[in-house]
Amino acid sequence: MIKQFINSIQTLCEPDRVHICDGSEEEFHALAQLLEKQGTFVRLQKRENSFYARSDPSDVARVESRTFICSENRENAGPTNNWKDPKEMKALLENLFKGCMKGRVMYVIPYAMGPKNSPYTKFGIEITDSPYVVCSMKIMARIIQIDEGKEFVLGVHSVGMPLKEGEKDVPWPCNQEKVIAHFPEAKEIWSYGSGYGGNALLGKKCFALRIGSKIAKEEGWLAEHMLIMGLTNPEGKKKYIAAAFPSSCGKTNLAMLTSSLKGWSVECVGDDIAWMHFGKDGRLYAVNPENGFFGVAPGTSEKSNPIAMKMIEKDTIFTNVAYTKEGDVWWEGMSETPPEGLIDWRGNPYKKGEKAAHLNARFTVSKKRCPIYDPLGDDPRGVPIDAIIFGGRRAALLPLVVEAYDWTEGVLMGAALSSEMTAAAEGALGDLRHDPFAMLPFCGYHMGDYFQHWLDLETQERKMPKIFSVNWFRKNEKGDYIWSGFGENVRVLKWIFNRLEGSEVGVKTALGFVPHELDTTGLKIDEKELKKLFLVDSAAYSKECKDLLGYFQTTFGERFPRNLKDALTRWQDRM
Ligand code: SAT
Ligand code: MN
Repeated sequence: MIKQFINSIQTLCEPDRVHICDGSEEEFHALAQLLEKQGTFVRLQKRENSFYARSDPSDVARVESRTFICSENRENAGPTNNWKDPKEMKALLENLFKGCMKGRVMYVIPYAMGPKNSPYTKFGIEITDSPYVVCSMKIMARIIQIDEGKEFVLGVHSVGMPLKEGEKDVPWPCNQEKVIAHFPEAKEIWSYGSGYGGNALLGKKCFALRIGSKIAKEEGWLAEHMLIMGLTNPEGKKKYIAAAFPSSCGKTNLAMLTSSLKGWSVECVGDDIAWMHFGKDGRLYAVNPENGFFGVAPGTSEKSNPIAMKMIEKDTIFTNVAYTKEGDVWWEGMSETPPEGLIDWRGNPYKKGEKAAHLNARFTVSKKRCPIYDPLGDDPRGVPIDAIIFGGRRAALLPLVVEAYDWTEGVLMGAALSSEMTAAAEGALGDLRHDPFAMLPFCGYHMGDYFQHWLDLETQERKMPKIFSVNWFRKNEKGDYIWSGFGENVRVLKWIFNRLEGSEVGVKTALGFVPHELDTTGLKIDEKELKKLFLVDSAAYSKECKDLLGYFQTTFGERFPRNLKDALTRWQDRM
């Protein structure tokens, strides 16, 4: 079956030859050398075994407008996804992929998503003509061997730039035309034209979220855009938390938080994706399907994330950051002022007032490099989740933290998530958009059914995690962030932890419980401003509820669950 598939792709794409990847260090180094020779990689003088890549300036982020869910029935892709008939899409792809790997090597990457020997782990094969993708996948996924007995999600990727005889390659081959197509019934992924991130590393958003969410729905579990962290209190008691934020809202920083409170500490299981199943004991268990971090570089600093700074000291691939004359990398936020003689992400001498690094510049690094990688991070059973957090980037309205009154209202908090746009996807920066569960670009089926799936998970026998909503990004009248964020977020996590323990009071508001007070020892914050962070402004929120109802009804119609509508009415009535 698999051999046959590989053969058929070879026939279609007409590569010069086929290379089956074994995931070894030797293979990585040989490919890294090849990439150096082609000018894709520059080996960094200042960081051991690390490389610098610059993409084509037109290929820098996920292309949501060219991402498709090709379900048999249009309805099943739902209103939030682009849909194309699978037969039509296959015909289009056959056309695009015909001879698309001429002059290139076709790499076959068999990989696992999830820990070794875990019942929750799933397998994929990515066929690609990009050695950059192979090197990245070696970090981001666990490369395994092809095993005809296993079920594989099949993925085909091409940069879409065949080479004529004797034609010289460019450092970042790609095509202006891009298509990222998912076939949820056949469990297949076809990606054409981009070599960047989630467009090209098919294990990540394509498999672990879009196809993953569809499988999870069928099998009764959850594939979520969530970080997973362990939080330990001064008595040594530990709890695990999963948290959903839209792309580029600080998930990596939160997952690796350095606590500003004595005795409290965080360990990291994952920074982007959680696969969660209910165990026989009725608790929810999470595994991180990924093997590495594909983190946003700009803004990452000794202040915002010292753990990540340590983590990327070596064995890291940097893409679209700036390059220093000493042979190191730099990005906005790393230091006050850019170093002399900097080359920007486009390869030009850095000019003041321009961006040195692209806003969506990334580092790619194995999770084994994370200094606070959780001891249970690779446990095949996963880690038990006690709390789920939903967070967006909202300058106004949303309190710093709220605890939902029950599961259904918690699910509503997830559904109600909205956020100001970041650079992780194409689109106007800063525009507010609804992003339910931070899954808007990642849900592989009808999002109304996805809401219902969340609601259906609650049963008498299960110990449902508590659900919280957070917003680190509230601003004051002057336009400054009120909350200092980063390591200080542990103060909010402490409140959440103690709520789970039952040792902390909550103040009732229309939305849920907010803190009576937070531990602010050592924190410089105006008490008046702090109080504002816990305020649920009834009038303003009433309007938000109306907007939400409008959004839910016009977008999801009949498929917006009745129970969520009722919960929204409860919010509204309490305002
Ligand atoms: O999708 S990517 O992997 O490129 C990053 C993100 O949007 O979270
Ligand atoms: Mn993400």
